[in-house]
Amino acid sequence: EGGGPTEYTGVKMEVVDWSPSAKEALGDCLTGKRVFLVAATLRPETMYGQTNCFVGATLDYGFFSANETDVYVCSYRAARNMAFQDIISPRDNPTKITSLKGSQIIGTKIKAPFSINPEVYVLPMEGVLPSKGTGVVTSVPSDSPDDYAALMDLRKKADFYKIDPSWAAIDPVPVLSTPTYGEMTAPALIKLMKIQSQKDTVRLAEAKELAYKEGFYKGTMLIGDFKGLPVEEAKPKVRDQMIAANLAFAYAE
Ligand code: A2H
Repeated sequence: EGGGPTEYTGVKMEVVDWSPSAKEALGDCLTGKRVFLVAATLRPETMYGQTNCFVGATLDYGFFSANETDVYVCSYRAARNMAFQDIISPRDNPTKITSLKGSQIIGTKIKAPFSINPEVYVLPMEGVLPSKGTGVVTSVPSDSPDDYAALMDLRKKADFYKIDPSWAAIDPVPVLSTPTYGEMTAPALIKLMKIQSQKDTVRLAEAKELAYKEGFYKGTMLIGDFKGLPVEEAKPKVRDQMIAANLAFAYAE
């Protein structure tokens, strides 16, 4: 990236049902609160196609008081940035209620804003970096090669990843069409480049670059209020709608 901050969209994914392990660890410390996993994305216009959400199994996630009623789950680093950006208060030091490991959050059911699948599950991904975004990644396997590769790994090796196969059962959803790869850019690239798993990081980086260039600059929306518009034009419009609906906020780092 050249200079300047990265402008993410923080997507608020409200918890519907905690995993048994999270439930046990949390006890009643969140009674009366609404709790949101916050995912940082650069592609808000793809949120119609969310099929799940990813966390890093070994990473730490803090529970931060955003205001009187709401709690945000993300890395401490992100919470501090959010406090400086007046997204959560107080400004100087975010209030951490508790924390969990990603592994304890896996299997939690959450709301996926704007997705045609309104409720999705939290799953593990190996490449989630603690140093980027919030440490929570919303998964759009139609258009993100990383997301598609991770989802396919989980389906192939549910036991190894200690997940219930039903959590990974939602199929990729066509969100935008591109001249070169059609309606499923990420799966097409994964096949074309013979990428076998999320461990194939070198080729995945290449696929990510190709998917981004093709989808963002040449894509046309297939779904939502901006169906038929170029992706580049739809992006700020979808983002504004999500923010107006209080389902997202601007987050920079
Ligand atoms: B994007 P950049 Cl459809 N670790 O959102 C690893 N990856 C992370 C992350 C973390 N801690 N935090 C965010 N990300 C992902 C959607 C999407 C994304 C699509 C296509 C491409 C794409 C759905 N996942 O990103 O290094 C998030 O995935 C490729 C550029 O700041 C976020 O946007 O450029 C993107 O990486 C931010 O990566």
